Amino acid sequence: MAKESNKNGKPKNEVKVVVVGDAAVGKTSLLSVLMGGSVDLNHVEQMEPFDSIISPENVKGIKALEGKKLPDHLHIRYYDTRGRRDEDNFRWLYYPQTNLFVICCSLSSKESIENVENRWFEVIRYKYKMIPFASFIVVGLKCDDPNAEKDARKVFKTVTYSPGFGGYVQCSSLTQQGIMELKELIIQVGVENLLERNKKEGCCLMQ
Ligand SMILES: Nc1nc2c(ncn2[C@@H]2O[C@H](COP(=O)(O)OP(=O)(O)OP(=O)(O)O)[C@@H](O)[C@H]2O)c(=O)[nH]1
Ligand SMILES: [Mg+2]
Repeated sequence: MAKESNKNGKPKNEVKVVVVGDAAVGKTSLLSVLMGGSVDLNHVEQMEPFDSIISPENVKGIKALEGKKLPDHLHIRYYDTRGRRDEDNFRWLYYPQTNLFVICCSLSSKESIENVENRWFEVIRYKYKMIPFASFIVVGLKCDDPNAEKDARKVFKTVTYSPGFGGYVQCSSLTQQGIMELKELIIQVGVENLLERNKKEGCCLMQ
């Protein structure tokens, strides 16, 4: 079946979401939960890319998307990455054509919160120049931890003024607190970016 793609060959109905952040902040666990699974309290292996369908039900109630003409068979393709430093030279291979970067930190790790700005945002915006073409959101994970930082946002203040910043959510994959809010934000910011990029990048038919 012929499907529409942009001039770089990316399907026009696919929101590409790449999840990044320091090692062990809970990225893979979050993706398991977004897929409908649960958290494995032992270390989790990197997940293969997977698709999540965006149904009309999912979009209902998202004000920013009301009245917008959406492509048929709209879906999100999620990409998990590993945060270890020795992966720094390979991780960027996931970045081209990304619509939304989900920059994660653990609210129980001060270093990972500081690294939202110092490590992840720096690399994505300035080294690989993905922003402003891609949007990004920041996610504070493990908010169930009794020692969780309450006001992480003040630590990474600068990113919130950057073009492409779509919002900040705190959540716990373990208790599922904040997961619905996060899902909605991913759909909203990801789809908005896709629509804008489709408009700018034009399209062609792929067999
Ligand atoms: N308390 C708590 N622990 C969590 C939560 N999510 C994940 N964890 C634990 O945190 C550890 C690391 O989780 P992962 O999902 O493997 O972390 P990651 O960010 O994918 O790590 P890398 O792939 O190494 O970059 C695991 O032991 C998880 O069980 C959460 O919401 N709350
Ligand atoms: Mg992982």
